Amino acid sequence: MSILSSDNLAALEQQGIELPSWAFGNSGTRFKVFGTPGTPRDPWEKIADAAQVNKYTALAPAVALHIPWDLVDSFSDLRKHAEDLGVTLGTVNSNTFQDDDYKFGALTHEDAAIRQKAIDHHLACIDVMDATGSRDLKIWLAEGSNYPGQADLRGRQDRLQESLQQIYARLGDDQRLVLEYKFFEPAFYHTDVPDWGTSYAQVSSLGDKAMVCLDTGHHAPGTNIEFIVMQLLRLGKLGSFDFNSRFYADDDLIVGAADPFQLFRILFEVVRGGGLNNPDVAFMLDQCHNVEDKIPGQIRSVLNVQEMTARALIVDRDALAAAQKSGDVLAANAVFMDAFYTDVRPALAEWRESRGLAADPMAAYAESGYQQKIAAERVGGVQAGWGA
Ligand code: PSV
Ligand code: MN
Ligand code: MN
Repeated sequence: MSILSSDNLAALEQQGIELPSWAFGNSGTRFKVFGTPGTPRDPWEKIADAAQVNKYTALAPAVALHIPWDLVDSFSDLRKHAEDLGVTLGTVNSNTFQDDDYKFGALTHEDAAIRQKAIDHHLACIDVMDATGSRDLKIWLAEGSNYPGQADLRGRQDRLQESLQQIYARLGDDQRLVLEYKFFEPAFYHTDVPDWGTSYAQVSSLGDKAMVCLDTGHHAPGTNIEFIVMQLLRLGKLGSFDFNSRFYADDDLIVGAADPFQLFRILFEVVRGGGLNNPDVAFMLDQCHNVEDKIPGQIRSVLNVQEMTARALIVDRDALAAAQKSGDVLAANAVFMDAFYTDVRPALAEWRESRGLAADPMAAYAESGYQQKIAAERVGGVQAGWGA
């Protein structure tokens, strides 16, 4: 008998993880961007590559876009292209971090004309969402200051709220805004949306269609991220995840690579808090593959999320609750660790085969010849937008 119950398998069957279009482009650090043979030359090819990840895993049904990195003449054609390849277009990410006008802020800027330019960019992103059928507008702001006294911290919060209100007012009935936080970088003294509390305060005063986005890489070392996940789910304000791994800063490495136990703990709170398969909680990756091939990098990523979700699902919650109630610290910890140490990979491989998928998606992709084909066909792949 499988260690995964039929209820567990039914929950896993529903799992869908959005892939970032930018994961398929070349990226790097400020020191060097290494090109990878076969890198997509445009958004059409990025989506074709993302569809490969879904083909081998059935885990990645949507692709998130970043505007203007993914600007095309016709977003309805891009949507059709995606749908023809068996995926949909997901979250639309705005970008107010690569324009000289935004040196001292965008939605928080002192100058009303620059604020309006940034607001208009977000309204244009909502136009894109109308064409792509995307539900979520994801806003991450690179705004802040480097020196104490440089900026009026409070005035910036007020302006941020006013700007967000104008963006929020343009959302359709079925559309949402998710506000991502990050504790530092590119500003180093203060960031205007540094933490979940600020994001929560800003979105709560907007309304029900505004939620918090939690990027796992955007916390100080030692932060108890699963506690934040629990709290946001408890408050009904966790809109989405940007999954990735960090060792030092905002490393954007493969989710679950740096700390699989942390990913397990996060996913346990997701399962515990009703966030798994809850349509209000979008699972996304926000990663870059600087030195590894991008498609297998994304396959590895979604499999890591699936594996840790399966482990989180098999926690004996009744035994855990009993041990917690009776104050049996070590028994409670043992129940938790038993699930974490359970190797679910053979059971998942078996289940995959029963669904007509390859037992080992990494091997199946490697054997497919797709990587060699794109390396031969594509010359001059584009950069993801980062690391210039
Ligand atoms: C910022 O560090 C961030 O996490 C935001 O989500 C951006 O849109 C994304 O990275 C780009 O990779
Ligand atoms: Mn992010
Ligand atoms: Mn980031």
